[in-house]
Amino acid sequence: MSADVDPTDEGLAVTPPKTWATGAPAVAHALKYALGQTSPRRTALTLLNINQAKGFDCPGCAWPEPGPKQRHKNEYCENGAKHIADEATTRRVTRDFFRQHPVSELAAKSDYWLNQQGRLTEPMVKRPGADHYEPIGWDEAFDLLATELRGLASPDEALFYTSGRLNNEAAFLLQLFVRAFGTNNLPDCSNMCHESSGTALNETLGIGKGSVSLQDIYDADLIFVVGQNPGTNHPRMLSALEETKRNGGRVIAVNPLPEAGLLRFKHPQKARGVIGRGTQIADRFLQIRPGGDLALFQGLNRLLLEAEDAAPGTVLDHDFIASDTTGFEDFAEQARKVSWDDILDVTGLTREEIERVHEMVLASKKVIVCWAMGLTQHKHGVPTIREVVNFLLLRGNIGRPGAGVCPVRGHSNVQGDRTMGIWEKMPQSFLDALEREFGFTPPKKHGVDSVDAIRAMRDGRATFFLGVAGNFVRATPDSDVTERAMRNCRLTAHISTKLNRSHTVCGDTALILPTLGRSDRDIQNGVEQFITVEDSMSEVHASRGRLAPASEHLLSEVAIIGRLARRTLGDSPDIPWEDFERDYGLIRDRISRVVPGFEDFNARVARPGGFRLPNPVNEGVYHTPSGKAVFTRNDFEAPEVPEGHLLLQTLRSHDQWNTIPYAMDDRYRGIHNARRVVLVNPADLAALGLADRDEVDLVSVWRDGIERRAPAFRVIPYPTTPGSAAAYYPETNVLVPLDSVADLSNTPTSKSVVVCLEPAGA
Ligand SMILES: Nc1nc2c(c(=O)[nH]1)N[C@H]1C(S)=C(S)[C@@H](COP(=O)(O)OP(=O)(O)OC[C@H]3O[C@@H](n4cnc5c(=O)[nH]c(N)nc54)[C@H](O)[C@@H]3O)O[C@H]1N2
Ligand SMILES: Nc1nc2c(c(=O)[nH]1)N[C@H]1C(S)=C(S)[C@@H](COP(=O)(O)OP(=O)(O)OC[C@H]3O[C@@H](n4cnc5c(=O)[nH]c(N)nc54)[C@H](O)[C@@H]3O)O[C@H]1N2
Ligand SMILES: [Mo]
Repeated sequence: MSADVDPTDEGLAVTPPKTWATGAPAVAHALKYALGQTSPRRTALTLLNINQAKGFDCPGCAWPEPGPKQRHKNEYCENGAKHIADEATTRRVTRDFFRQHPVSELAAKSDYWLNQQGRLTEPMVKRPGADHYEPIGWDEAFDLLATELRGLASPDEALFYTSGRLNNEAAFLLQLFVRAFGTNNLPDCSNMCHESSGTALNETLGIGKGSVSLQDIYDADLIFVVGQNPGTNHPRMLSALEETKRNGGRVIAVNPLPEAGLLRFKHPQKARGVIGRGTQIADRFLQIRPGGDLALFQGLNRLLLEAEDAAPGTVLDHDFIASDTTGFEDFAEQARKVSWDDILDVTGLTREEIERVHEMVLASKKVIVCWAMGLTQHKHGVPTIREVVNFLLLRGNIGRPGAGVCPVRGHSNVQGDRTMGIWEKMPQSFLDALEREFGFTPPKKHGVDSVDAIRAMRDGRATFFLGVAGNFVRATPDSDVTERAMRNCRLTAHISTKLNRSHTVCGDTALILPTLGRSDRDIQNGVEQFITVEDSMSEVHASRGRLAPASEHLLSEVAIIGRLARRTLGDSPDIPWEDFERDYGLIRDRISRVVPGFEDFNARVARPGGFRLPNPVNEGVYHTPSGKAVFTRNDFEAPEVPEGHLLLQTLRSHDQWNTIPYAMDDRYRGIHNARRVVLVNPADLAALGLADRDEVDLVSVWRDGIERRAPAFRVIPYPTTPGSAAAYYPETNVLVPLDSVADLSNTPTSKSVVVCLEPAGA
């Protein structure tokens, strides 16, 4: 498809959903995309270096790589190959491009079109009143930003958003700069992603990260994959689950959709995967109602307690409960009382289905629960994950080999960014360590998260926005409200590799600061630098870019942040910004003295494969107030869906990276050449009087009475749980009310939006 032609939905075609994922076609699809973006030579160079010990970390998902010895020569997936091709593209956005296209025109273009224009090549500014971006020198750009920052009435009027692509070194510098400047306003993509996981795990286990390693996945007897679509979003996880199965373990998938990868998997890099029938991944598939997972785990917990009553001493791990946990009695009292009517109603499952899973649990000594956005982006995301922890604690499935919690992270370094201090509410111990190392007192007052950042801009309390990677206006909910909020700013700026909609929704002044990507060679002071990342399983390792940068004008993220800091705060002997830019090893020295677990960072990360951060839970240490793991009592209410309405989840197609579609296809679900589609159960379509391919507007219903409408979607009959529907993000973000958030974590409820389908244009 030509980059100049905006794809339309004219060619919508639907084929039956696939029952298996990956296999030979996947590699062919990736190569096709790569060759459409760049030369065969660059394609080969990128593919040979992804996830290799001396190469670069895949900028796709955060699933870990096997150890250097077990690693495959092609340790990447179809989608990883597409992400890297998208970054390695030879297409360029130049000053001529901006001369030709005014901002008002770019703001009417699709996400797809903007991304297809290629890599950004030089800093650009849009001045107040202008409708065009024009070139600006780096020095002048930093002056503009620094002057604006210094002119604010309070540092809290500035917002610094981070997306999880950012590497550890740049993330550490960013939070250092922002705190030295005087604010904790560090919203990040995690606020919209695994915040519910962090909140629940911090409260119950004392650390907001998963506890398992790849080896634990291989060794488990039973793995739950809940609210996750690994075939598309974490394809290499399927190879790991295949290994689990080969070792005799079993897998239970819990999802409203029968996702291809959960059913059957063909390994793309093994002959048997290409020709054989592949491995059946899920031994059992529970087609749950969206938002029903809390009730499911409460039902399982009730069954475990009753089984223990029937055969005392055989079901629960009493020693573990006594030595490592608190709150058991209180939890158990409530769990025994949950009503089966409620559980069956909210889950949409039968009692037999839940009992069969219970039997599999009883037969398993080592259980892992994996989850992603299907749990976190709900009003009851935090209590749901707390209930998962209850479930694991009951049989001592925490902190021992082959067992534990596994929130599967999204962006390649989203976990690392948090470790480095990108969080609006880092604990005091971290702030104290910063103070000891750098000799300034970081502000104590918590900053704003992503949702509160939008409120602050909307209400004029924040007027300066800097986005470091990401695409804020498309990632966030309530698109119309968010865009008005951004336009309210005096200055908006973005450190980016590629053009996206956030560049077209401008404050009075707007800046584009183009930067190196993960695959680009980074040379400072004549010396090749590497950066580091942390994956979903707390493995920290180095990443070295291998390609010639997209333009000679690009600066690395470290350089941009360091120079901005120096210009804003001035030189100080305590924070040698210039030295940090010249030698990233000096940043790592500082990290090793501030961040626990990073002692001797430079030496340890130099080893092939890097090192794993300790998780205290695996040593029986819980950083909770009681020093123990905590059982919790969790109430549930079913999401209320009025008659004639559906519960809509907004999710990813197979051909997108978050806010950026790569193509209009969702191959595994059988959707081709269109994204404005809504997948609805045939029984619901019949009840609503709608037919296959009818055109409808999606209208969301929320207590504020404001109408939120996403026009012109085609309905597709699809085997989703009755009463629920699914459509792609970010096209549907306009429907998610800003105030519709998860309790305690403030994460937008992107998987639970009450909608009605109205005839298009009604
Ligand atoms: N190719 C590709 N890979 C990616 C990304 C990408 O955009 N493209 N994004 C990355 C990022 S940042 C993230 S966070 C991850 C996201 O990874 P996922 O969480 O897998 O992403 P989603 O597409 O949001 O899919 C959510 C899944 O949860 C299910 N679900 C929805 N509601 C419920 C529910 O109430 N209960 C249960 N049990 N299931 C439910 C949906 O049917 C779907 O299968 O992927 C990462 N990897
Ligand atoms: N409705 C709905 N909304 C959601 C979700 C959902 O499931 N449903 N999911 C949420 C989740 S889980 C997440 S993580 C967020 C994602 O939100 P973000 O992380 O903000 O969005 P991305 O689409 O990943 O950002 C893409 C942009 O990042 C920039 N970029 C890419 N690589 C680099 C790099 O190496 N350096 C720099 N500086 N820039 C780079 C490019 O300019 C690109 O256009 O969206 C959230 N929003
Ligand atoms: Mo994410």
